Amino acid sequence: MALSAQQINFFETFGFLVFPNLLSDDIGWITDEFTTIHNTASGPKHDGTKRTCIVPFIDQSAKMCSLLDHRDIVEIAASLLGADFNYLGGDGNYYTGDTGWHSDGWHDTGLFIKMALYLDPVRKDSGCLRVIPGSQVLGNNWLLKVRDVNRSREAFGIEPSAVPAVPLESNPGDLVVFNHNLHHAAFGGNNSRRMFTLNLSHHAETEPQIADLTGYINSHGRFWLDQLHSRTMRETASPERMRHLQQIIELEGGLADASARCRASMAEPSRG
Ligand SMILES: O=C(O)CCC(=O)C(=O)O
Repeated sequence: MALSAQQINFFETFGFLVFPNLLSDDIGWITDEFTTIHNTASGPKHDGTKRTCIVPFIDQSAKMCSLLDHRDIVEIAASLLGADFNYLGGDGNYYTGDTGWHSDGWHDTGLFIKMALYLDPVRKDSGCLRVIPGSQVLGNNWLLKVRDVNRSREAFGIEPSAVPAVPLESNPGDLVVFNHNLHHAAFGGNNSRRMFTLNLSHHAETEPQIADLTGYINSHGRFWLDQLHSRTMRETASPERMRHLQQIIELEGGLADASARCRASMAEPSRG
Protein backbone atom coordinates (compact mmCIF):
# COMPACT_ATOMS: atom_id res chain seq x y z
CA MET A 1 0.00 0.00 0.00
CA ALA A 2 1.57 3.22 -1.19
CA LEU A 3 1.00 5.94 1.40
CA SER A 4 -1.20 8.94 0.82
CA ALA A 5 0.19 12.48 0.94
CA GLN A 6 -1.63 12.86 4.28
CA GLN A 7 0.05 9.78 5.78
CA ILE A 8 3.46 10.98 4.65
CA ASN A 9 2.73 14.42 6.10
CA PHE A 10 1.64 12.80 9.39
CA PHE A 11 4.86 10.79 9.53
CA GLU A 12 7.02 13.81 8.76
CA THR A 13 5.23 15.91 11.38
CA PHE A 14 4.71 13.43 14.25
CA GLY A 15 7.34 10.78 13.49
CA PHE A 16 5.25 7.60 13.45
CA LEU A 17 2.43 5.67 11.76
CA VAL A 18 0.48 2.57 12.77
CA PHE A 19 -1.08 0.17 10.25
CA PRO A 20 -3.71 -1.99 11.98
CA ASN A 21 -4.14 -5.51 10.52
CA LEU A 22 -1.62 -4.87 7.73
CA LEU A 23 -0.05 -8.32 8.20
CA SER A 24 -3.05 -10.21 9.59
CA ASP A 25 -2.93 -12.78 6.78
CA ASP A 26 0.73 -13.52 7.52
CA ILE A 27 0.91 -13.29 11.28
CA GLY A 28 0.50 -17.07 11.81
CA TRP A 29 3.62 -18.05 9.91
CA ILE A 30 5.50 -14.98 11.13
CA THR A 31 4.90 -15.97 14.75
CA ASP A 32 5.89 -19.59 14.04
CA GLU A 33 9.13 -18.44 12.42
CA PHE A 34 9.85 -16.09 15.34
CA THR A 35 9.57 -19.00 17.76
CA THR A 36 11.65 -21.36 15.64
CA ILE A 37 14.44 -18.82 15.19
CA HIS A 38 14.67 -18.16 18.93
CA ASN A 39 14.47 -21.87 19.79
CA THR A 40 17.22 -22.85 17.38
CA ALA A 41 19.56 -19.87 17.86
CA SER A 42 22.99 -20.66 19.32
CA GLY A 43 23.01 -17.80 21.87
CA PRO A 44 21.49 -17.70 25.36
CA LYS A 45 17.85 -18.81 25.70
CA HIS A 46 15.36 -16.34 27.12
CA ASP A 47 14.84 -16.89 30.84
CA GLY A 48 12.79 -13.77 31.62
CA THR A 49 15.48 -12.02 33.64
CA LYS A 50 16.75 -9.73 30.87
CA ARG A 51 16.13 -8.95 27.25
CA THR A 52 17.09 -11.60 24.70
CA CYS A 53 17.92 -10.14 21.30
CA ILE A 54 18.94 -11.69 17.96
CA VAL A 55 20.51 -9.43 15.31
CA PRO A 56 19.92 -9.44 12.37
CA PHE A 57 16.58 -11.11 12.93
CA ILE A 58 14.48 -11.68 9.82
CA ASP A 59 17.77 -12.70 8.16
CA GLN A 60 17.79 -15.91 10.21
CA SER A 61 15.39 -17.82 7.93
CA ALA A 62 14.68 -17.66 4.21
CA LYS A 63 10.96 -17.39 4.96
CA MET A 64 11.39 -14.42 7.27
CA CYS A 65 13.75 -12.80 4.75
CA SER A 66 10.80 -12.70 2.38
CA LEU A 67 9.24 -9.97 4.53
CA LEU A 68 11.61 -7.71 2.68
CA ASP A 69 9.77 -8.68 -0.51
CA HIS A 70 6.30 -8.21 1.02
CA ARG A 71 4.42 -5.79 -1.19
CA ASP A 72 2.94 -3.70 1.62
CA ILE A 73 6.21 -3.44 3.51
CA VAL A 74 8.09 -2.45 0.36
CA GLU A 75 5.49 0.12 -0.63
CA ILE A 76 5.36 1.74 2.81
CA ALA A 77 9.16 1.88 2.93
CA ALA A 78 9.35 3.27 -0.61
CA SER A 79 6.73 5.92 0.21
CA LEU A 80 8.75 7.18 3.16
CA LEU A 81 12.31 6.60 1.96
CA GLY A 82 12.27 6.31 -1.81
CA ALA A 83 12.22 3.20 -4.02
CA ASP A 84 15.95 2.60 -3.48
CA PHE A 85 15.72 2.42 0.34
CA ASN A 86 18.32 0.43 2.30
CA TYR A 87 17.61 -2.57 4.53
CA LEU A 88 19.78 -2.32 7.68
CA GLY A 89 18.89 -5.48 9.59
CA GLY A 90 16.84 -5.43 12.75
CA ASP A 91 16.38 -7.23 16.04
CA GLY A 92 14.16 -10.04 17.27
CA ASN A 93 13.38 -9.70 20.94
CA TYR A 94 11.95 -11.22 24.02
CA TYR A 95 11.74 -8.07 26.13
CA THR A 96 11.66 -8.16 29.91
CA GLY A 97 9.75 -5.37 31.68
CA ASP A 98 10.06 -1.69 30.84
CA THR A 99 12.12 0.05 28.18
CA GLY A 100 13.23 3.52 29.29
CA TRP A 101 12.97 6.68 27.23
CA HIS A 102 15.45 6.96 24.38
CA SER A 103 15.76 7.53 20.67
CA ASP A 104 17.52 5.15 18.31
CA GLY A 105 19.64 7.86 16.73
CA TRP A 106 20.31 11.52 16.16
CA HIS A 107 20.36 11.57 12.39
CA ASP A 108 20.42 15.16 11.21
CA THR A 109 20.70 14.14 7.58
CA GLY A 110 18.95 11.36 5.68
CA LEU A 111 16.12 9.39 7.25
CA PHE A 112 16.25 6.16 9.28
CA ILE A 113 13.05 4.34 10.21
CA LYS A 114 12.08 1.28 12.18
CA MET A 115 9.22 -1.11 11.42
CA ALA A 116 8.11 -3.00 14.54
CA LEU A 117 5.84 -6.02 14.87
CA TYR A 118 4.59 -6.85 18.35
CA LEU A 119 3.54 -10.49 18.47
CA ASP A 120 1.31 -10.16 21.55
CA PRO A 121 -1.53 -7.69 22.15
CA VAL A 122 0.12 -4.74 23.89
CA ARG A 123 -1.68 -1.82 25.52
CA LYS A 124 -0.61 1.39 27.23
CA ASP A 125 0.28 -0.34 30.50
CA SER A 126 1.24 -3.75 29.12
CA GLY A 127 4.22 -2.88 27.00
CA CYS A 128 3.05 -1.09 23.87
CA LEU A 129 5.39 1.46 22.35
CA ARG A 130 4.85 5.00 23.67
CA VAL A 131 6.12 7.88 21.57
CA ILE A 132 6.54 11.63 22.01
CA PRO A 133 5.14 13.04 18.76
CA GLY A 134 7.39 15.52 17.00
CA SER A 135 10.50 14.61 19.03
CA GLN A 136 12.20 13.35 15.87
CA VAL A 137 12.78 16.91 14.65
CA LEU A 138 16.29 17.97 15.65
CA GLY A 139 17.70 21.44 16.19
CA ASN A 140 15.10 23.16 18.36
CA ASN A 141 14.98 24.23 22.02
CA TRP A 142 11.93 22.10 22.83
CA LEU A 143 13.84 18.97 21.89
CA LEU A 144 16.74 19.93 24.17
CA LYS A 145 14.23 19.82 27.04
CA VAL A 146 12.48 16.67 25.79
CA ARG A 147 15.79 14.81 25.93
CA ASP A 148 15.49 15.08 29.72
CA VAL A 149 12.68 12.49 29.71
CA ASN A 150 15.31 9.85 30.39
CA ARG A 151 15.76 11.50 33.82
CA SER A 152 12.12 12.50 34.27
CA ARG A 153 12.12 12.38 38.07
CA GLU A 154 14.88 14.97 38.42
CA ALA A 155 13.89 17.08 35.40
CA PHE A 156 10.08 17.05 35.67
CA GLY A 157 9.22 15.47 39.01
CA ILE A 158 7.33 12.61 37.38
CA GLU A 159 7.79 8.89 36.88
CA PRO A 160 9.05 7.85 33.44
CA SER A 161 5.68 6.18 32.83
CA ALA A 162 3.92 9.53 33.44
CA VAL A 163 5.73 11.38 30.64
CA PRO A 164 3.10 12.72 28.22
CA ALA A 165 3.16 10.44 25.18
CA VAL A 166 0.99 8.62 22.67
CA PRO A 167 0.59 4.88 23.35
CA LEU A 168 0.72 2.94 20.09
CA GLU A 169 -1.42 0.04 21.25
CA SER A 170 -1.20 -2.87 18.85
CA ASN A 171 -2.32 -6.41 18.12
CA PRO A 172 -0.43 -9.16 16.32
CA GLY A 173 -0.65 -8.37 12.60
CA ASP A 174 -0.37 -4.60 13.08
CA LEU A 175 2.67 -2.71 11.86
CA VAL A 176 4.20 0.16 13.85
CA VAL A 177 6.59 2.47 11.98
CA PHE A 178 8.67 5.24 13.49
CA ASN A 179 11.57 7.60 12.83
CA HIS A 180 14.78 6.51 14.63
CA ASN A 181 15.09 10.03 16.10
CA LEU A 182 11.68 9.76 17.79
CA HIS A 183 11.74 9.44 21.59
CA HIS A 184 10.06 6.23 22.67
CA ALA A 185 9.66 3.84 25.60
CA ALA A 186 7.42 1.00 26.82
CA PHE A 187 6.01 0.30 30.29
CA GLY A 188 4.30 -2.57 32.05
CA GLY A 189 5.22 -5.34 29.66
CA ASN A 190 5.61 -8.90 30.91
CA ASN A 191 8.92 -10.74 31.01
CA SER A 192 8.66 -12.34 27.58
CA ARG A 193 7.16 -9.66 25.36
CA ARG A 194 7.78 -10.65 21.76
CA MET A 195 8.70 -8.05 19.17
CA PHE A 196 10.91 -7.77 16.11
CA THR A 197 12.00 -4.97 13.86
CA LEU A 198 13.28 -4.03 10.43
CA ASN A 199 15.55 -0.99 10.19
CA LEU A 200 15.53 0.90 6.93
CA SER A 201 17.07 4.08 5.60
CA HIS A 202 17.19 6.48 2.74
CA HIS A 203 19.79 5.63 0.09
CA ALA A 204 22.71 7.82 1.21
CA GLU A 205 23.70 10.35 -1.44
CA THR A 206 25.82 13.11 0.11
CA GLU A 207 29.16 12.77 1.92
CA PRO A 208 27.58 13.48 5.35
CA GLN A 209 24.84 10.91 4.66
CA ILE A 210 27.39 8.29 3.60
CA ALA A 211 29.49 8.99 6.72
CA ASP A 212 26.38 8.75 8.93
CA LEU A 213 25.27 5.47 7.34
CA THR A 214 28.79 4.01 7.59
CA GLY A 215 28.87 4.93 11.29
CA TYR A 216 25.50 3.25 11.77
CA ILE A 217 26.76 0.07 10.09
CA ASN A 218 29.97 0.01 12.14
CA SER A 219 28.02 0.45 15.37
CA HIS A 220 26.79 -3.13 14.77
CA GLY A 221 30.21 -4.39 15.80
CA ARG A 222 28.65 -4.56 19.27
CA PHE A 223 26.57 -7.49 18.00
CA TRP A 224 29.78 -9.20 16.85
CA LEU A 225 28.67 -9.07 13.22
CA ASP A 226 31.13 -9.11 10.31
CA GLN A 227 28.42 -8.19 7.83
CA LEU A 228 25.12 -6.43 8.41
CA HIS A 229 22.94 -8.96 6.56
CA SER A 230 23.01 -12.74 6.79
CA ARG A 231 24.26 -14.90 3.95
CA THR A 232 20.72 -16.27 3.64
CA MET A 233 19.35 -12.76 3.12
CA ARG A 234 21.82 -12.15 0.30
CA GLU A 235 21.83 -15.59 -1.28
CA THR A 236 18.02 -15.73 -1.55
CA ALA A 237 17.70 -12.14 -2.79
CA SER A 238 15.87 -11.35 -6.02
CA PRO A 239 17.26 -8.40 -8.05
CA GLU A 240 14.54 -6.27 -6.47
CA ARG A 241 15.54 -7.23 -2.90
CA MET A 242 19.23 -6.83 -3.80
CA ARG A 243 18.52 -3.19 -4.56
CA HIS A 244 17.86 -2.70 -0.83
CA LEU A 245 21.06 -4.52 0.23
CA GLN A 246 23.60 -3.16 -2.25
CA GLN A 247 24.65 0.11 -0.63
CA ILE A 248 25.22 -1.63 2.71
CA ILE A 249 27.45 -4.22 1.03
CA GLU A 250 29.44 -1.35 -0.47
CA LEU A 251 29.84 0.51 2.85
CA GLU A 252 30.33 -2.27 5.40
CA GLY A 253 34.10 -2.73 4.88
CA GLY A 254 34.92 -1.52 8.42
CA LEU A 255 32.40 -3.69 10.24
CA ALA A 256 34.58 -6.79 10.70
CA ASP A 257 37.29 -4.69 12.41
CA ALA A 258 34.71 -2.97 14.61
CA SER A 259 33.35 -6.38 15.50
CA ALA A 260 36.83 -7.73 16.35
CA ARG A 261 37.39 -4.80 18.73
CA CYS A 262 34.06 -5.50 20.45
CA ARG A 263 34.77 -9.24 20.75
CA ALA A 264 38.00 -8.36 22.52
CA SER A 265 36.28 -6.15 25.09
CA MET A 266 32.77 -7.59 25.60
CA ALA A 267 31.74 -10.77 27.43
CA GLU A 268 28.82 -11.40 25.04
CA PRO A 269 27.25 -9.62 22.05
CA SER A 270 25.09 -6.65 22.96
CA ARG A 271 21.45 -7.31 23.84
CA GLY A 272 20.23 -4.11 22.26
O1 LIG B 1 9.04 -2.29 22.86
C1 LIG B 1 9.96 -1.86 23.54
O2 LIG B 1 10.16 -2.22 24.70
C2 LIG B 1 10.88 -0.78 23.00
C3 LIG B 1 11.25 -0.90 21.56
C4 LIG B 1 12.40 -0.03 21.22
O3 LIG B 1 12.88 0.74 22.02
C5 LIG B 1 12.99 -0.09 19.91
O4 LIG B 1 12.69 -0.97 19.13
O5 LIG B 1 13.83 0.78 19.62
